[in-house]
Amino acid sequence: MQEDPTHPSEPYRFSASSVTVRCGGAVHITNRSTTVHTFSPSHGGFRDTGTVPPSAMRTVYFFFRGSYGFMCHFHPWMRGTVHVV
Ligand SMILES: [Cu+2]
Repeated sequence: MQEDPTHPSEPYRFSASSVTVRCGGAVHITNRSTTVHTFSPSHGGFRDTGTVPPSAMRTVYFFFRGSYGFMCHFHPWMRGTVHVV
């Protein structure tokens, strides 16, 4: 998660909006911004990180094949998709 100064109306984004991970694998999230974020499922499929403070890291595991949308609870324009293969 990073600040994007080139898009002032959308100051935060996920630094990879599309991620591919093997079944049983993990996605590592690092909050490189100066505010809180979450890595939350749009429609289920994985565990919500809850609030991630600045500089904190979280690991989310994926146990079922499929495509899962993710978003930030606080900044709903922050979105992306994890593909579990
Ligand atoms: Cu956020």
